[in-house]
Amino acid sequence: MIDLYTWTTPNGRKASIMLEEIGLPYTVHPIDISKDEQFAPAFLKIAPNNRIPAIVDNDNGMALMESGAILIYLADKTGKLLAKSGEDRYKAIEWTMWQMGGLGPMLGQVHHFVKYNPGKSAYAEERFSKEALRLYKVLNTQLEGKDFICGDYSIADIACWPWVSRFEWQAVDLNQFPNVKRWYTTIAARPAVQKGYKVPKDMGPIPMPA
Ligand SMILES: N[C@@H](CCC(=O)N[C@@H](CS)C(=O)NCC(=O)O)C(=O)O
Repeated sequence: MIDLYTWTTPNGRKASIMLEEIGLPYTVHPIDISKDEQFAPAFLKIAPNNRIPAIVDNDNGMALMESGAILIYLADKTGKLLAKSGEDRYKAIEWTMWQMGGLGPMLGQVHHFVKYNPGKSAYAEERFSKEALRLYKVLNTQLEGKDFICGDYSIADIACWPWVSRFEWQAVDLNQFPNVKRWYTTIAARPAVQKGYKVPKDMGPIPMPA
């Protein structure tokens, strides 16, 4: 049994979608980051960086933070959504790291400056919006001729998808990125994604592009 500490954000949804996809039983512990619950001493023992998501695997007592590490761990634990060895494994990890180091942090800055603080810094809005479009273009190119980022559905898709699901916050028109739009809508229809998206609570349906 896994304990999942999470909230209604892209990083949190990576973990809940993964748990739904692999079918491991889990208990949800909502950590409301708008109420600073991520700074509670009990949560800090599990996630020393005071950010969600985090898990505890009660089979071995291990606590883990950082969504990329959580995805790799759960994939290895179950033998699902990540090849055990070889090029397929490292390509899926490569694109998961691309999300962790690029797509997520850059889109996070777009959310901060463009959605929540418009007008505070024209420079930051322009810089991060431009970078967001560059990253969408990279993803669109990677998806050319492929159903999923690395061919087969993998942790790389689960890492990237929840960030793309905020395309409206980013003022990104998915019609400019047809491969991303196809990939996004295909994944949105998966029952595990529909379910994981609503953890720890239902915030409404998955946004769909026009
Ligand atoms: N690199 C971390 C980032 C986690 C992260 O930034 N989580 C956000 C929610 S998406 C959070 O907990 N924010 C709380 C805060 O900023 O205090 C991961 O991928 O797990």
